[in-house]
Amino acid sequence: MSLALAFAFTACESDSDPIEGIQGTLTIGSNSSGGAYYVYLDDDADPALEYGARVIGELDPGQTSVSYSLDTSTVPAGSYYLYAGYDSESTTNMDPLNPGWWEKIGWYGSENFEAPVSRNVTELDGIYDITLHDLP
Ligand SMILES: [Ca+2]
Ligand SMILES: [Ca+2]
Repeated sequence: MSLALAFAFTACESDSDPIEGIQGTLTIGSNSSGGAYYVYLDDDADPALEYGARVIGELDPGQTSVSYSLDTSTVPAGSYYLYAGYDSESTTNMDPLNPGWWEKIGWYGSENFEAPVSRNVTELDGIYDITLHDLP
C-alpha cells in the first residue's frame, strides 16, 4: 500500500513539473571555426556585473546549433534577461565576461542583437530557445 502511494506521488510530481531549470536550443548559425558559447540568466544586461546563472560550452567547427541547460536551483525568484553569446576564437573560454569579444549574441524575446526592453524571464523552469545574431 505505501509503495503504491509513493509511486503515485512521484508520478504526479513529475507530471506537473517535468523541467528542472532552464534548457533549450541555441541557434548559432554560421560557425566555421568552432569556439565557445555562453548563456546568462542575468538581472541586468551586463555579464561583467553579477549574474544569476551561467553555462559555458564549446562548439565544433561547423556546428550551427546546440542544446544547453542552466541550473537555476540557487537563483532567487525574480525577473531576468536570458541571453547567449558566441565567441569564435575562445575555445579555451577566455572571455565569457566581455561581450566586446563576442561575434554573436541572442536574447530570449528579441528578434535581433539588441536586448528586449525589459527583463522578460520570470519562470525559472522551462524551455527557452534563443537565436543568435551577428554583432555589428
Ligand atoms: Ca549582470
Ligand atoms: Ca571573439
